[in-house]
Amino acid sequence: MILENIKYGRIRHLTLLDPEKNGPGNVENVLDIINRSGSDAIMVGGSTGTDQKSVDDLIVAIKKSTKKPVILFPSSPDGFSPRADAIFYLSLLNSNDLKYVMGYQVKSARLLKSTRMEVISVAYLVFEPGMTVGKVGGARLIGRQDVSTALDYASAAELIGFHAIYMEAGSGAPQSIDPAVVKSVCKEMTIPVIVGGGIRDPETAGKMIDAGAAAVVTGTIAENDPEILGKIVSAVKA
Ligand code: 1GP
Repeated sequence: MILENIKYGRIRHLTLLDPEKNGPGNVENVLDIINRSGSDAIMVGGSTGTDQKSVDDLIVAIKKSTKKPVILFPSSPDGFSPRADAIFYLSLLNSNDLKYVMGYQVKSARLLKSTRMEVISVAYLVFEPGMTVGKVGGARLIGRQDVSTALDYASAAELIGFHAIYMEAGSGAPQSIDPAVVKSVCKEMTIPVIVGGGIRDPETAGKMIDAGAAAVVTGTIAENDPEILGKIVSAVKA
């Protein structure tokens, strides 16, 4: 069970691959980097331009080169593929747009129930600067150091019954969420907290785990700086 593996520290680092940027033919190199880095799982998804064919094709390529679990990270029901091992069934709690809070969930629920896929309900919280997901998702961004609002949302997520929380600054963010905010939230939560967006050095990644995060997500770094990816993975597992 992937959720159990996240909860008990067996999945500590996840790599996000965007099907828009990683098609068959150009993803093999990145997959080799991910394999060598020791990253525990691969998330597949992107904020824009995802369709089922590109998601399917990417997962086929991933499965050819690694046994790491593949978790869907969809921005809409178009990001679904039955080839994945699990799905982060996301609800963007701080969105102004109801389709990201509950609309897409309602649209995809019966399909998901008919698959054998592990469905992990995730309260998705987008922090400043939010980047593309903040804009596309219509997010009322949570301030980078706004402990109080972060705790409001995280507490609601726990009470509603989400399996996990994903706190993120947006892919390519110049700065990650403040580890102090992660610490304040994790201290109060009984469900795993995953952190991502703008994490591109081992120190920051390690601080997120020290702050109580169950797992850290990186995306862009696998394409831009393969050397660092291995060091980030080592830091989160130290
Ligand atoms: C997005 O957190 C991920 O959900 C990845 O962010 O590309 O900045 O690593 P980066």
